[in-house]
Amino acid sequence: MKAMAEHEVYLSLGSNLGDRAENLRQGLRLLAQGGVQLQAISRVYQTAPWGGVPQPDFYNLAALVSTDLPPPPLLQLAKAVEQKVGRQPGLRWGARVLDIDILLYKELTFSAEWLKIPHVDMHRRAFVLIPLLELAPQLEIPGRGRAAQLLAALPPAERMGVVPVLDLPDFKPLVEAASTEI
Ligand code: PH2
Ligand code: MG
Ligand code: MG
Repeated sequence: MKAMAEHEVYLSLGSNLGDRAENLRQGLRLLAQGGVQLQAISRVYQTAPWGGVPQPDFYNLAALVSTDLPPPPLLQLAKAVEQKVGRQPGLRWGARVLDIDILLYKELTFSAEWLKIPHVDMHRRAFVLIPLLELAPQLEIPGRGRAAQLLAALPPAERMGVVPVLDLPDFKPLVEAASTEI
């Protein structure tokens, strides 16, 4: 039996340009080809833009993956996948074809100027917490508290701007294959 990958990691994927569902799908596919095994993905949510930049609504989802990659190479992979799907340089918090953020490693934290894990804003974002809670209802965010409580503390208008719109059923077999591999 293949050894379990060393780390379990929660990711957040988002897209608000072009064919948003297809961008997410392609992002997941490329991550899976790049050394990351998909364990579970949430439904896809349509979410109001967060952060004050006027822009189209996003599609967001959360993924639980396993990987041997430590944080810096996983970030590198995420950036490479974003580019391959067509992301262009743009405004911080502005519109993008694909954004892949590392939210949390289950067993480690990481802090450099260019990458912090847990993600510094995750506890303030309903578009992150709602999909994530689908995968991990009891999740504790180190240094912040229980994800469910953090979500409950956010303004109702922000929570109501996060609405499930679709499933990506074509990834279910991938998830099963990852957990039954011999
Ligand atoms: N990403 C941002 C800024 N604002 N808002 C939503 N709803 N979803 C996102 O993925 C998002 C955002 C910067 O990465
Ligand atoms: Mg982001
Ligand atoms: Mg990002």
